[in-house]
Amino acid sequence: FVGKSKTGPGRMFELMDGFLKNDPGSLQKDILHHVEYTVARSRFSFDDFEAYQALAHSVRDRLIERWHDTQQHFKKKDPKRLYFLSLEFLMGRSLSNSVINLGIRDQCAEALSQLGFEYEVLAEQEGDAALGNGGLARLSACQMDSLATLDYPAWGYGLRYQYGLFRQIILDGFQYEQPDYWLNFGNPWEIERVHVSYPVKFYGSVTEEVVNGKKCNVWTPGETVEAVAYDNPIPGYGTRNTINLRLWAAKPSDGYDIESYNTGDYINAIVNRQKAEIISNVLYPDDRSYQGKELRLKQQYFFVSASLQDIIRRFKDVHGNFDDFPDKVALQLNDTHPSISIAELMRVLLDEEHLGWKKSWNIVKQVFSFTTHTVLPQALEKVPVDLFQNVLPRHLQIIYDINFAFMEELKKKIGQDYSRLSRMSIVEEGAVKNIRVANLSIVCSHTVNGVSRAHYELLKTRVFKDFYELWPEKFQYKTNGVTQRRWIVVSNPSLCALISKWLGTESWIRDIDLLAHLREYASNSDLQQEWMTVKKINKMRLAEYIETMSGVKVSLDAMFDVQVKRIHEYKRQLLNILGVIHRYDCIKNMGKDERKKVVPRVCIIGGKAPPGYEIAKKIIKLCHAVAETINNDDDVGDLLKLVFIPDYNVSVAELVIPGSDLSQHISTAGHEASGTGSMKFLMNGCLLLATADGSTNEIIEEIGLENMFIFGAKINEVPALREKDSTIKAPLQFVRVVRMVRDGYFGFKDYFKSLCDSVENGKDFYLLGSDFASYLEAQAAADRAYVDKTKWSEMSILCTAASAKFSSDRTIEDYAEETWGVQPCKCPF
Ligand code: RUG
Repeated sequence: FVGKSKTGPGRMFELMDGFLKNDPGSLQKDILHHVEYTVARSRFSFDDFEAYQALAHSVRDRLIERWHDTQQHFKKKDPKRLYFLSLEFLMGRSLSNSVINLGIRDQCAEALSQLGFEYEVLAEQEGDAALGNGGLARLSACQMDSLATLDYPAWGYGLRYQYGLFRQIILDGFQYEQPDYWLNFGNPWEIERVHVSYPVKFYGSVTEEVVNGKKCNVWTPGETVEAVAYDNPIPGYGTRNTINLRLWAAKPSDGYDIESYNTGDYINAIVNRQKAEIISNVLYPDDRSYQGKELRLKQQYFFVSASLQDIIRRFKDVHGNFDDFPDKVALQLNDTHPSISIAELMRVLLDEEHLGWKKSWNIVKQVFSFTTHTVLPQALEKVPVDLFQNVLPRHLQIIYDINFAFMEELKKKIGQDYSRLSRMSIVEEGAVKNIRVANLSIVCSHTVNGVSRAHYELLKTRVFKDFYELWPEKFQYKTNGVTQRRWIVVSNPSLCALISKWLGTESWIRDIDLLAHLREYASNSDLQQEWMTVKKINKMRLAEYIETMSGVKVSLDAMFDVQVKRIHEYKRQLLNILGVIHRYDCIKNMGKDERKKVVPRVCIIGGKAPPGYEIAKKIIKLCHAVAETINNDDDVGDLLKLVFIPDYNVSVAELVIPGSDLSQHISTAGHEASGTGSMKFLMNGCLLLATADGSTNEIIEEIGLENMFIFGAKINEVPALREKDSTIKAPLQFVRVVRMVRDGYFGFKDYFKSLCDSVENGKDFYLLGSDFASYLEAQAAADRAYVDKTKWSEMSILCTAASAKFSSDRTIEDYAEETWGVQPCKCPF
């Protein structure tokens, strides 16, 4: 627009003095401006938190400029857009990621230093946006980063929970949960859009009426709640493209309880307002089983209804009818949580747009793609029909109609195989009738994706076998990936600089395949030395953190062996702790000379247990009890330490992962759909000790068995082992360590009884006993490798080089091409 006219946009642009500038001087001015006018503190006196807020607002201004340009560009080009629907996003901190992606980190640091502030200190002021539980939620965040970086015309949609994932407090070794008041100090990274709001309706009844001479089902809802948009700009790296993550908050609708106000019943009116807001209040702190089914269903419908209204409004701004809808809209269902959007789109097309069943169905089946993240059939979501009938009566009718048509089509193909028909039906018959949400998603999506090759195989042969046999062409997989921007550039700046130096370019930050060239230098002693110096710096950071959090002083010469993830029986943190007890027991029984050969270890465990998961909470307590004994045993000293890192979240991960030497991904084979933590460790040159589960199988192909420590039963061996479990004799070492826990060696004898029972006497469902011997062998192999420093550094470099395949950039490109059919739409600079 510059210089084009003295009125309209040209004039406005002139008045704005062009785009914001990114030199340290301009940034300083902006920071001071925000201190004075946004944070409303005196420019002569403001503290670190206020400086952070002012910095955040200065960065946000720059994001908004790019965001506007990107949206304008998308509007002009009208490409097919991807809409990524997810109930969970674990974004972590925004400042560090934004300044890297905007390319202004050093300028910000300089601007602040002249004002007497340190960038790193201010970055620590930001709390995590923890709107998700674990892997699935962090994957969504990584994928948003890749979508923006690769210039895809994408939008994310989700819920703006008032309280994020709970804070984990450890008292006397027990986990307690506290609400995460993440919005208490404001959130500079979001933009409230009071004018972008939609009514979302629930309950009520459906009647058959004749409208314009046609029989129609008319839904008269009983409750309306308003969905208000909060936009979170997501900047791409090395591009102007900045996409939007739109999160919905529930607010009472204007007419929500006018009756109570009118009759002076203010208390009831306020209570009812709160009832509306409750929909976006809490994130369910468990990604597998859901309490509060009604609220959960309302959350799901609330966010998809608002999102679809928004998407359809945007489409209709440009298009006169729905013929082009499938060419312009791709709707990605991130797990089954948003799948009610299928019935909602059908309802809108049928009841509001009056397109008729055939046309509406034709559109619906072309736009949805579904990714499942689970392996366990029992983890697949089901919603009781009664509940559905009450909350969403019209949607239930539509689902029944879809199911009827599906069953008829199926009968034509497979005949009267009632057992198979009943397995595949969307409606589960039984004492309690349920809607099988996964079946609905498969029937109505054009593509079903798994999240690793092993997961895909399990989907085909076990979880969705019937569906695969019916529609093999629907099934695909996209192995998960993580973003190198967050997991190397932001979290490990020293490693980032070293990689760029040896590759002679920073281009790998966008073009991850270049990282593989590190292989060529893996045996170079100069690189190895520099590499291990970087590792030492990161270990120092981590050691300081450990000392602050737990009071335990750890030796930097020890191998830092880390397992950080949600606490679940199938992830087998208990196997790890029993392994630590075994190590302790061995050291205690060694003579002086033997002890000299022991490789010192710092075993680090971190993760949150779902609040209602008793066994997971006991595992946390056991970890603390064992740590208490070991860490206070002078006889063992630096040879072994065990620490639990409390309140594990994205920003803690940014500190822990770069400082690790070895990391454990030891789920019972066949239980982890993919796993993404392993990929972050791999990127940071950390060696993996793992079972051949989920995506680890593909990691093995990239790096080779000789550079990893793989152990345990294979996926195909697990079912037979389970059959035999009661007759298998667990190795003596296993029996001994469990006995130590049982006998109260670490105290809390009665409390740990059920934990011990869960792995003994034929009840060892997760096969800790049968994998124990090979686990110890893998641990011993890791010890031997660690002693050879040259070999270890070479393996560490090879890990980073092998991580190229596990970038979310690759995952997103595959999705774009094979599933969504969307093309990049780059905003000109
Ligand atoms: O447990 C899975 C992980 O294996 C996977 O890596 C991650 C991302 O695909 O999703 C996790 N997950 C699964 N989180 N919630 C679910 C429930 O379906």
